[in-house]
Amino acid sequence: MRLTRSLLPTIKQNPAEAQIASHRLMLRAGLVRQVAAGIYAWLPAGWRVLRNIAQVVREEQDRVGAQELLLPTLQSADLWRSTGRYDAYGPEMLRLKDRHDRDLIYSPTNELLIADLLRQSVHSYRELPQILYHIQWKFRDETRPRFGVMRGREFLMKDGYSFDLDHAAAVRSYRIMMLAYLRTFQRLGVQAVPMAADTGPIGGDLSHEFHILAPTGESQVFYDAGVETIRIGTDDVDHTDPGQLDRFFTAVTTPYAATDEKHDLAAWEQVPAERRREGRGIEVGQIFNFGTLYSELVGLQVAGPDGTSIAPNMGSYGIGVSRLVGALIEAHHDDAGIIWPDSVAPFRAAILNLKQGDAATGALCEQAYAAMPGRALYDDREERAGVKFADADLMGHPWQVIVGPRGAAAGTVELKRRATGERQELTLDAALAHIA
Ligand code: P5A
Repeated sequence: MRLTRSLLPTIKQNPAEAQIASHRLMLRAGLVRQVAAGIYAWLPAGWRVLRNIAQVVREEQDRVGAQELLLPTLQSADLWRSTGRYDAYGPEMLRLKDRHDRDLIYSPTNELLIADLLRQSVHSYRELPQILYHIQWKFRDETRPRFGVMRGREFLMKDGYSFDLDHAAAVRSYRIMMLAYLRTFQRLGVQAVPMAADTGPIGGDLSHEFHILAPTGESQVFYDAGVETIRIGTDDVDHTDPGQLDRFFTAVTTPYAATDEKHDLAAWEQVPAERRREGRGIEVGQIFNFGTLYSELVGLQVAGPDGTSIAPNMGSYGIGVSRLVGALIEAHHDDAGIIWPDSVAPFRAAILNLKQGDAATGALCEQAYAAMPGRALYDDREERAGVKFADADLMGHPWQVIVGPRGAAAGTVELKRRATGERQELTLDAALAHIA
C-alpha cells in the first residue's frame, strides 16, 4: 500500500481514554477506532493483523484435524429457552427481537447451537470423534468493557467443540487442543502458560486458561518459575500417538500454575519457596471438558457399538483472537511504538522515501515496492524524515527500508530491524533477501 492512498490515521499524542500501552498504541498506530463502548471498527492495518492472527490459529487447528465451519452471529432464543440457558446466562447476553416479535440472541458462545446441529446430523458412534471450529464475532454485554479490544463487548473468538464417545477419548481431544494452542501461541511470538482454571458459566470440571504474563493482565495468577522456561518441542509431538500426547501433556501441566479461583494452597506449599511467583496474566484462551452436560441438554445421542444410545462427551476450546492483538502489543512494544512479531505484522516492511520528488530516490523506492507485492507499506508522503521514522517505529513493521538521495546515487538503501534497532547499508537486492 502507498501511505498517501491509505487510511492509516496515526496520532502523535497519547489518547486520554487509553490506560494501557496496547490500547494507546492501537489508537495511535491507526489500527482501530471505537464506535460504541467496547465495539470497534478495525481499520485496514488492524484488520490485516487480525486476519494474520486468525490464519495462524486456523492453520494450527487444521493441522490437528479440526474442521472449520461458520456459524451465524444471531440465533433464535428457542434453544436457549428450551434448555433453561436463556435465563441462566444472565445480562451479558444480548437479546433482540425481529419484526415478527421473535426473540433472537447474539451468540456469546455456541455449545448449545453446535450440539443441536450434531443432534440433527450425527447418529452413530462411527461418526465420532469430531472437532469443529469457527472464527466468528461474539457479543457479551460486559459490565466494564475496558483496555480497548482486550475486554470488548463485540470481539472475535475462535471457538471449537469436540465430540467423543467416552471420557477417555474426550480427554485425548482436550490434550490435542492443548498442543494446538501451544503451537499457535508459539507461532504468534508469545509464551502463553496453561493454568488450571475455573469453568465459570460454561460448566464442567476440567479447564485450563492460557495466560500471557504481563503486569497489565486482568487475572491474578500463581505459578512455579519453571513454567517460564519450559521449552517443549511442540513440533515433534505426533498428536495421533497417545503415548507422545500424554508425555507432552504431563510435561506442560506438571509445574504448578493456577488462576486465583483455582489456587490451591496445599499444592502451592509444595513448590520450593524461591520458585513461587505471583503476578498478572492476560487470558488469551480457555479450554473446557464438560462431559455430557450439553449433549444431555439438547438430547444429542448416538448409537453405540452394541446398539445402546450414548450421549457424546464434549469439550469446548476458545481463543480470544481480537484480544490477542492487544496482548501481543503488551508483550512486544517499546517507548517508540509497536514491535510486531513477523508472523502477524500488517506489513513486513515499510519503505521510507526520505526525499520525495528526487528522481533517483523515487525510482529505487518504486523498485523496492514492486519487489514486495502486498507486503510493503510505501511511505510516499511529503513529510520530514523525522515524521516518517517516528510513524514507522510507531506502526512496528519488522523491517524498514530507508531510501535517501545519497544511497540512491550509490544504489544502496539502509535496512533497519525494528526489534533490535540494528541498521545496515546494503544494495536493494541484499536488503530484500534479508526481509524475505
Ligand atoms: C470456549 C469456546 C468460551 O466461551 N465457549 C466456546 C468457551 N470460553 S471463554 O473463556 O469465555 O472465552 C474464550 C476466550 O475469548 C476471549 N474473550 C474475550 N476477548 C475480548 N473481550 C471479551 N469481552 C472477551 N471475553 C472472552 C478470551 O481470550 C477467552 O479466553
